[in-house]
Amino acid sequence: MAAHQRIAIVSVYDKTGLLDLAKGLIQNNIRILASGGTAKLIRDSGFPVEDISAITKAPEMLAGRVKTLHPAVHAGILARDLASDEKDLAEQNIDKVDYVICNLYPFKETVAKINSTIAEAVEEIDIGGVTLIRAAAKNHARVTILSDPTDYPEFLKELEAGEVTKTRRDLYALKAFEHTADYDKAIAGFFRAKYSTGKSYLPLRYGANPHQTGASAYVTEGELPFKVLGGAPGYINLLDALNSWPLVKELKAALGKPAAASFKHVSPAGAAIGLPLTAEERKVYMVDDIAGIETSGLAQAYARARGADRMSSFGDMIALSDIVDVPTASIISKEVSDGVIAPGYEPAALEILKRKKGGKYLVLQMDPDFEPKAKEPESRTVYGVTLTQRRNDVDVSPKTFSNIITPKGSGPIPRDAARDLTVATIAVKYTQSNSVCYAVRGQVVGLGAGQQSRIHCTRLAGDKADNWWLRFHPRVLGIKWKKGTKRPDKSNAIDLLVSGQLPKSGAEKESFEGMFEEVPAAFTEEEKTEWLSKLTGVCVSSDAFFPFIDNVYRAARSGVKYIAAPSGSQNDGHVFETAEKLGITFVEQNTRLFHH
Ligand code: 93A
Repeated sequence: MAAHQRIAIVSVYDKTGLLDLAKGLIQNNIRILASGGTAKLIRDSGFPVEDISAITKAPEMLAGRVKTLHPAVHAGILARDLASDEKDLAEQNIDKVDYVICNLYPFKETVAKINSTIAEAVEEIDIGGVTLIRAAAKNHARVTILSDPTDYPEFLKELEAGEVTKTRRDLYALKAFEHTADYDKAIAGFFRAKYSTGKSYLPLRYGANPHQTGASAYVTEGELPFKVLGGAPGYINLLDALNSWPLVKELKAALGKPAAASFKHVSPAGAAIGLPLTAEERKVYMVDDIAGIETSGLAQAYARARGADRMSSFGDMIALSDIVDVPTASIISKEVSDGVIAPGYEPAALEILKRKKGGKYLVLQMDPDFEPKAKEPESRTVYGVTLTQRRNDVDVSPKTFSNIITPKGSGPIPRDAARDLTVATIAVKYTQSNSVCYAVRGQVVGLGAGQQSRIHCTRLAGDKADNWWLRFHPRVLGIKWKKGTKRPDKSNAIDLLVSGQLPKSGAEKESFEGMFEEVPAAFTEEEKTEWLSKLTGVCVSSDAFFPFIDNVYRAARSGVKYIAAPSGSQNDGHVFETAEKLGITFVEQNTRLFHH
């Protein structure tokens, strides 16, 4: 029997390097079969080439829509070195194909052109080429697939030396699979934007900054789990919404009460569950005029979330665990805020929110039953590189805090402490790392986010907790504002007062003092220390272990009585001892919770 003459099928849109390739194939006594335009170029250059029709016995049809789609081609590519496959081929008089060289119609380039139409895009959907590439890549145990012209020289070198090595064939196959996957992704992306805007696809105003155009959000299966009821989201709005929503959902599931979060730049400024508010809390949180707040757990939760750190919450993205009622919408209507995500809205509440920001207030309705697919990794591309990981789906609940390290042999921690550790820990789970959170009364009172040093987090969060507490000082509660002073100005003035940053002179002092009927006196160190000594029962959660005892000392200064953190530091022993010395219960929370 005559030796099999090796066969190459060549069908390329991008004809770069084609003639050198043809020359090399001929020199190695390989028979070339090519589709219309490819065959013509090779033939015109004087190299021997046959049309695909030499084996299909069928002409190219439908203006090129059917060129290579034929059993004579695909059985030749897909056949293995098995007797049964050989028999099938022999019966149909089909020869095995050894090499496939193919690249696809320029779909991406065509749809990138301004004003490209669906009809133009459709014509650029390559069928036969994808089938050639996929078939050859599937059978790469025997067949070599070249889908990238830059691989031709290396391929010819190996051919010259004898045969394409398995290692190369494997890599070419991988490249081919990537090529078709990327191609299909571009096609699906194009039609998603054309046919599914508002369903599975949402164009965003812009990315992180206005010059970062072309921002979008999409899912590849089903529909987006939220609907836009008002406004138009930007990229950071959605980052906030999709981090704050699971936070409140998990808080509610863990503690059985309505929950709220106030997000800024993808970290919570506050988060809380709905617990009744004292008269002082209503005043400090600026909700003493909200009708119905006594009976709305959701409004109480948002008052607490927004009240934790009013400066940071300015212009927040809000997440609410329950259907939004009028008292909650009324608080939001008074605050400067960018948007809200919730599972639903009472009609009157929606009316209030839709009037905000001249009708541009972002209102998202989340499907409360939506769960991201557990097994699907999360991925993102950074500087051209795709990173993937399993979603952080660890459950946090009061039960998480049962492993008490110090004091040794002590019984379970009180329910309120387990509740507040749950609040603090779920908050750090959705805070940019490093993060340390102080919580008390079912709410975050100080959160240090995104600091490279843990002690800086602990200090930042502790200072915020101190400021929160100082806002309850009778001097602050008794401030007499000049009529017409706006809420953000009040928040700012209080922040200057409690943080000891009062302006000393000039226009700044004048504008500060101009807000009061009676200018409040600055706090002395003694006054501060005295007032802070009344703060107690505070809980702290850290997203990773404390490397040094300084964190424990700092926490103790802000009334902290419970700390939950992972262990694992070389200094664990010291950290635990220090906590014990300071009367702090140290609970092991054994999951690191970095978040980025
Ligand atoms: O329209 S197609 O999907 N139908 C086919 O049967 C087919 N076979 C190969 N396009 C097809 N091709 C593509 O034609 C190849 O992927 C390649 O991009 C192009 C090469 O065409 P020509 O050789 O006529 O320049």
